[in-house]
Amino acid sequence: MIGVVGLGLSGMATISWLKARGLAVHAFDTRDNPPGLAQLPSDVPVTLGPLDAAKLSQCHYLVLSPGLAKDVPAIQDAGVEVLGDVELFARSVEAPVIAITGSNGKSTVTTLVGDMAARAGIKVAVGGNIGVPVLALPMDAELYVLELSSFQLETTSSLKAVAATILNLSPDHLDRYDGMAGYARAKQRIYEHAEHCIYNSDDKATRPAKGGVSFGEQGQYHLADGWLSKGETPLIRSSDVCLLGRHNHFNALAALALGEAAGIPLAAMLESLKHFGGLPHRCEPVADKGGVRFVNDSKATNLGSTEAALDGFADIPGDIILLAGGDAKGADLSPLKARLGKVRELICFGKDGAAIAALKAGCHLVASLDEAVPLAASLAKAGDLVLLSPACASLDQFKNFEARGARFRELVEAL
Ligand code: LK2
Repeated sequence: MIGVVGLGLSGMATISWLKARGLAVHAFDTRDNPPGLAQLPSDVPVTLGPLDAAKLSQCHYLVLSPGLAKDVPAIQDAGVEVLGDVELFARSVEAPVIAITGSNGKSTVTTLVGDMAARAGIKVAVGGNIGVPVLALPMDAELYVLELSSFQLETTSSLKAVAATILNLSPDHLDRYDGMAGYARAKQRIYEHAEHCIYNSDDKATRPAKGGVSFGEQGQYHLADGWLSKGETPLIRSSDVCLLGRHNHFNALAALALGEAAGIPLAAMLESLKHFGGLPHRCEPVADKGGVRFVNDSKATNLGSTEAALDGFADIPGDIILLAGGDAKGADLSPLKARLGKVRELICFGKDGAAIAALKAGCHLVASLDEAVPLAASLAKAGDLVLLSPACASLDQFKNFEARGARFRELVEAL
């Protein structure tokens, strides 16, 4: 019997995958009413509530949700092997895998590389920490492009990526790691058996133990005189890249490096860069109301992400009204203070809203996004930009950042 712990999206996909292989499964969740419960096949026994080591120890191994830490006592005490859905995938996949992690930009790069491969006529499957869990991806793909979180990497040991990258490392998830070292160690696992390691020349913590191909200011793939270039060879004009912002041009360079390492033809990759405009909830324009622009950057779930958004809007003519707050996950958000130059009004909400509010005199502390949006609209003047870029996870008040972004859009449309 195999234990599947955590009935989120990946847990449910894991159960179907194991059952399809004729294996007996026992489901566990710490919650009394987890979201997947209604869809659980009736022949799968389930144990809800606090995890019990004795019960877990009856399983041959445990497939752990990325939402649960490996070192919770009941799991440690069970004394059985613990792995993740990505590990099961890695042990069975035959087609090449491109693996992408980092604190920010990983969904953008993953989607971009997937688009590059599709344009080249490669039968590609994209998933992992975005969209579709790895074990729900089609089995017959010629190439897999996976976004992997540090939590997924912690429970993965057999992945042999044809190309792997850590895009960047900035503080995140400090509620689950003792410090940056533990977080970085989890991310570094992505390089373990990789054929080509792609790292950020401007971020030491992304370097593999040896070798590798770099992108960044000092990278082999770099920006030079208005071009994205590889070494001495210009590849595409920056102005022809659909994604906006310097940080996104580094994301584009990383995608080119990954794609080249995996053998995606250059012409298709360049075509993709001309067309791929970015993801929903990622600095996404929502509306223009009387000259006030509303931008949804709900995907900014950490400090580095909000800093990148503020840098990206540094040159707008008007001011920024920033909506921030939620669960800071133990992060020190005070470095944000130095980036608030263009922020005329700061509106904070959620669990750690008060801590962010302390960074600016005269800022506004409200209970929820529902209050923040009308207040922002009342404070805005033509030319201003109302930016939801929370620097926090949404899980204190929303199902996820997508739900938070969708709510923002509804509130803006209702103005
Ligand atoms: O930390 S997570 O990888 N993702 C959040 C973050 O980056 O902060 C997303 C925040 C947001 O606003 O959307 C993460 C947190 C909780 C999770 C998880 C991943 C819970 C989960 C699966 C994955 O399932 C819960 C089942 C546990 C019994």
